[in-house]
Amino acid sequence: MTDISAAKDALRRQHIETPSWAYGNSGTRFKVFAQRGVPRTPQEKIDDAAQVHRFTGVAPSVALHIPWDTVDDYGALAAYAKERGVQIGAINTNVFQDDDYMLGSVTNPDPAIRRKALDHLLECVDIMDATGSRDLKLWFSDGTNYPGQDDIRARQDRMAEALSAVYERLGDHQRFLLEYKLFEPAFYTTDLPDWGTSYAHCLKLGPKAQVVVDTGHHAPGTNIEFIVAFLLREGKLGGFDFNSRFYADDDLMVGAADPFQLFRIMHEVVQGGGYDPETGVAFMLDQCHNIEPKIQGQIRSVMNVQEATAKALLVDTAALRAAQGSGDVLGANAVFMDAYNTDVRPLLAELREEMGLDADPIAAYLASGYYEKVIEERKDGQAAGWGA
Ligand code: LRH
Ligand code: MN
Ligand code: MN
Repeated sequence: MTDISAAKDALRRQHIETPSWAYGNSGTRFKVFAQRGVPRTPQEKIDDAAQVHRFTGVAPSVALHIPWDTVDDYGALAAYAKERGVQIGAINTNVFQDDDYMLGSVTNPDPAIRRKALDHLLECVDIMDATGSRDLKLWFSDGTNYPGQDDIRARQDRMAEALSAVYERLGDHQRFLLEYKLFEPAFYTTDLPDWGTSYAHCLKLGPKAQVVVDTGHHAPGTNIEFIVAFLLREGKLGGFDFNSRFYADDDLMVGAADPFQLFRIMHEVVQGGGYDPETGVAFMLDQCHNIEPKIQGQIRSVMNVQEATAKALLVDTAALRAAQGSGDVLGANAVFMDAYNTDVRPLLAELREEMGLDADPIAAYLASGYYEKVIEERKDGQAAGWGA
């Protein structure tokens, strides 16, 4: 038997972080379709993120991406967020959008460019000091396109040197989350292509270096929940960049392409203790809404994570363990599938009402008139975002 009220308590304290860049315009390399009402400033992105929290109750923080969210005073931006009922979460670094980084950032063969990239990473730690953020998210587009282009091992040395410098700069309550990605924009080698490479760098550095799993960054068919289970067991799972994909790094809404995979991931998180707040696993979204409305897309994504979490919390662990222990293959699988096949929407609707929220966040958001209001208010411009 599963304890429904314990599951509800766990769901009540869920914390899903939304990304500032999901609220701005985005697209593919073929076209960015500008939408009406998109934020023009980091403050307006925070306003939009606050709406997602207002209607879901479980999205109390927003990640920044620097320099997309550059402001003069980050302490003031954190205060602004607080006034709107949210806080600033992870600081995402950006060493992939400058001409200087054509041959890499921290692994570039040119020491002056490596220095410039490292200075940006260190500046982002200064920003964390001002915003009170715990997490620095590091993703490097570094890699090569052609065999022989650069020395693979030398690039690993340069990566290790930069990561070590960032690690040394972190404060007591700060950490970095090291992201990996199979390919893109580099097409031959990528300097951090998989969880094992990230893990090895993090392991050398210490407890403030953790791996972040972006669910869109693997080869098709990769068993992501295995990676999650392994990293959790090693105390090295720093968090997630959630999104979903059909082909490569599609950045579609989490749970849209493969809700069963999301459930399997959340099952490993719950079973491995990663849902307990003290483990510090960060549940972040990293998505773009190229053709769908953005705030509504974020609300839907948060709800998708919530639904997968609810199902994972409903797994009858005692029955599962008993079946596993007795070698009952199909019995164990049936317990697992029973949880997945449970319709958790009534449970979540009830929980929202208990939290003083509307049972249907999307309907409530649409009825609020916020979208029409910002379309009117933000007629005269668009925020910097992807490709800015
Ligand atoms: C890279 C990535 C990384 C970036 C974000 C915008 O593909 O997942 O997390 O910071 O996209
Ligand atoms: Mn990511
Ligand atoms: Mn990505």
